[in-house]
Amino acid sequence: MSARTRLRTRLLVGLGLALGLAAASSASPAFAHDELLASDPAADATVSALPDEITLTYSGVLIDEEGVNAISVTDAAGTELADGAPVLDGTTVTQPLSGDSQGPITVTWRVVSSDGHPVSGEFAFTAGDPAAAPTARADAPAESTADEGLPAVFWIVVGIVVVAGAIALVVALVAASRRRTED
Ligand SMILES: [Cu+2]
Repeated sequence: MSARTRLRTRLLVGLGLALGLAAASSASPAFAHDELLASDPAADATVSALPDEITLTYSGVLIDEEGVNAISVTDAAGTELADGAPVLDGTTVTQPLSGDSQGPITVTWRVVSSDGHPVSGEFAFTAGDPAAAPTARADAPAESTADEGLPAVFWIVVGIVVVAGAIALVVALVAASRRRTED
């Protein structure tokens, strides 16, 4: 192999590495997040009465630290039905409920994904007779919109660092190959 061919090979390998790293860094956050797979009662389901508990099943083993996983279950009047702390068991979170509210029930959840990112979401189901739903209070607390995962700027910084590292690697490879050519 001539020196020129060797240099070209090294350049191509370096470029491939840089592209691969950049692709991996932009794709991994989406892959790593755990998602809500199922719930009982299921989203949009209608059940005969408010159950004693609600179960959420996720795609990964959630991180169990006190207070990081929170589930809020409210009726049409905004009354909190969650009774005590949620119980985490691997990929499943069980939230005990109290009361016998009927009508639309809203479940707002926030858990820590196995990759360390907080993820959140909301769904609803109907319990009993929708006509028997308590009427909404005028002073019902506004719904908080928990942000999902880390801010985008974090991933932009990670991307810049990875690309800069890849460029440095290519420069180093080219310099090393040049040195060898000059020998
Ligand atoms: Cu994540």
